[in-house]
Amino acid sequence: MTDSLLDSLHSAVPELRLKTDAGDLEHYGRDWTRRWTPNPLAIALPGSVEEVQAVMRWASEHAVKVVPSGGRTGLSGGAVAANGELVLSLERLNKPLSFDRVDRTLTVQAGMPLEAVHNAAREEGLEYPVDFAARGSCSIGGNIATNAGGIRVIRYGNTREWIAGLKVVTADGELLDLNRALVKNSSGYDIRQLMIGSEGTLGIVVEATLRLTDPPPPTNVMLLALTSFEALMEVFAAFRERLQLEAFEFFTDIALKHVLAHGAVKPFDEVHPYYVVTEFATGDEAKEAAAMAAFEACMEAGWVADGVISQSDAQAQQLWRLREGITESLAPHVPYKNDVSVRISRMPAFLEETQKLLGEAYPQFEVVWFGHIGDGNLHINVLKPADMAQADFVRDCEQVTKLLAQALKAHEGSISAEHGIGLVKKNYLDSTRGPAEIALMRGIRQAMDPAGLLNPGKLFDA
Ligand code: 2HG
Ligand code: ZN
Repeated sequence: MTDSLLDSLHSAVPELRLKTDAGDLEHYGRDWTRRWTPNPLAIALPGSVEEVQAVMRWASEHAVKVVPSGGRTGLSGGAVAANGELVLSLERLNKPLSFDRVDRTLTVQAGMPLEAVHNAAREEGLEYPVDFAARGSCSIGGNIATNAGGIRVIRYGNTREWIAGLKVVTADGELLDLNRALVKNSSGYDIRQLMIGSEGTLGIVVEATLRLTDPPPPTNVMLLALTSFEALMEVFAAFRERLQLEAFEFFTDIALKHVLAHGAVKPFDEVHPYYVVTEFATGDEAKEAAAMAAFEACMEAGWVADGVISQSDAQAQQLWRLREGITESLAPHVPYKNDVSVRISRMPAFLEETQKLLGEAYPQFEVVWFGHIGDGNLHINVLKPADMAQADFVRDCEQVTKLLAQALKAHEGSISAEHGIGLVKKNYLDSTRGPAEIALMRGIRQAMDPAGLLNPGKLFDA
């Protein structure tokens, strides 16, 4: 069956590069979640948009399910192929295509890594401002598929804000040219925006035209040691009032312990329960004075016990590593990840409730809190004890996620702030979206991919 299918694919798209070795099937069949056993049919690596279209025409004809694949750094199982799907990797479509100085746009192929996008923008003296730790290996197409957020959302917003146009291959192999980088376009439904965050279930993004912006101002990075969890939102308010924040991120002593064990440099002699790393615009005396005033106000109020401000780019990077290195340092512990958000104004009440809830629910596990506090987005990672079976661990964690989902519903939050629903969170979609909205989402999927070929089982079943 497999051989005859692949023979027919080969006849339909003769130049298509295909991989079928066991090692490749495993490598391309999974993302950073390690919960599913990869089991793809094969890996297709098209070298052109026309080949992507031809593969989808073939998939439609033969009812073959397809998992679009970027850098596979996703944390929700969105790029997992565990049920004999064809993985369609955009890896070879990884080039910048054009830059327009008047429009201030950069058009790139979907498989281009985020860091390469940053560099291409900087070569033109401009900035693509969405940024996060996986920048070296994630792809812009994957960022679009999850509406990725990251560490600069507080200043620049999510990926959605920066997509001026998209080229998308549909389930039956048509090519859509969406919005064509228009700033104003009041001509009906904006399918470009619908594609952003659709997790590969509505179409395959093959090209993106990205909006660029001015280079960021000179900045300073400050690391703060906080005395209590309650201080967190107070410190945020004190800094936001006085400074133009580029980032405001938090993590706990347990997160710090893991990053230090992974080679980061210890920032303070003493251990403190909570930390904030913040980056803000500087460059003149008034801004420097404002930063000192924010720091001193927090010290005086008893919210901050210690602090360090970067004196060089190298030190800024060292401080950032304490936050950006967390995910990698936790990976060996196969964490169960929560990626939740509430409105910023709801954060204090939600934090208090969640801390109590998880403290009671998880006495037996190590729980690591960190995240984009300035966006109302928390990452709560539960670490698997080495001697516990993965299935038992996930089952225990799911019980707690049910409670977390209830709390989120009460606080009108989201079960997935920026990682996507994928396979991991689909049972909780209804904590964030109402029944009528989910029915509409299903209807849209049905209209755009009636045979359910694209990324099946992600977001919702069928
Ligand atoms: C981050 O903010 C990423 O570092 C990963 O979104 C979060 O590992 C996580 O849970
Ligand atoms: Zn994050």
